Amino acid sequence: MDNTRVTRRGRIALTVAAGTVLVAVAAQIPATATATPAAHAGSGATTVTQRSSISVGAYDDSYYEDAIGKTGQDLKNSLHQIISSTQTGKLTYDQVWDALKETDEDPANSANVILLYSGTSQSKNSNGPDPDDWNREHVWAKSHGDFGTATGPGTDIHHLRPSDVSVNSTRGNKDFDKGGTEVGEAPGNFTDDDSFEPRDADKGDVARMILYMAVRYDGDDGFPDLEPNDSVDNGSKPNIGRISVLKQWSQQDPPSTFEKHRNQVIFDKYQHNRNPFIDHPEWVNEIW
Ligand SMILES: [Ca+2]
Ligand SMILES: [Ca+2]
Repeated sequence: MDNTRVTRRGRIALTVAAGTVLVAVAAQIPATATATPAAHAGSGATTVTQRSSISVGAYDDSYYEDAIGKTGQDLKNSLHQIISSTQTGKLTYDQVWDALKETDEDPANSANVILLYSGTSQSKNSNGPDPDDWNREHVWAKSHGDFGTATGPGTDIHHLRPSDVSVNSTRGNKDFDKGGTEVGEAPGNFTDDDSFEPRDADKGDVARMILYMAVRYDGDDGFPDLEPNDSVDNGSKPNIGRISVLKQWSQQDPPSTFEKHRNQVIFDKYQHNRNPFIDHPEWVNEIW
């Protein structure tokens, strides 16, 4: 997947260069350049996947320019600078309601949002306090660092998702780990005394949201330095575990079209920063 991206980017760049300089060579390049995408489409990839692959290439040359080629702590520091300095949009907690109605809209029904954990499609207007309403789930539980709902990490929609009220309550402020008993109202999710395991389709989303928060919040803007660790008993510390499991989940459940779309809506319309791990899931292992 990632090799394909790099290859395609390389070919696109080559085509442009050839087209502008070497007319004779350029006549042969496009035939080569179309070979890989055609084979890719034939193997079941959708048009949307191809388009987002190309758009990531565009962001590499602009949005991620300073981070490209870096590894480890250097990469993390660079991404922190990028996603902090470009976050020119910051929401109030009240504005989060309407934002989530757009970022998490059901692509099959524009009157609905899709809920995290349960995966159900539910009316945008059924947000509220009742057990079967949806509310604003802080995937990075706000008690972990005690940042509340002031504008900042508590209103950062990169980690806020619509969720069934009682399922949200079941997750509570637990760390993430495997195991437990199945959540009756949200099959495929499991929980025990000290941890919560989201259903398979949400595992990677949860991992990438947690790791976005770890990079975005480094203690330099009046909020705690959020970091993952490998524990499940973090309580109110600004940590969430378990990183070893989150890394597995990120690999197991790669970014979906839905996840890429919400990243794009947040970038275009609300916060103007991006979740680097949705654009470059391989950066998870580069940093942790
Ligand atoms: Ca997913
Ligand atoms: Ca941090």
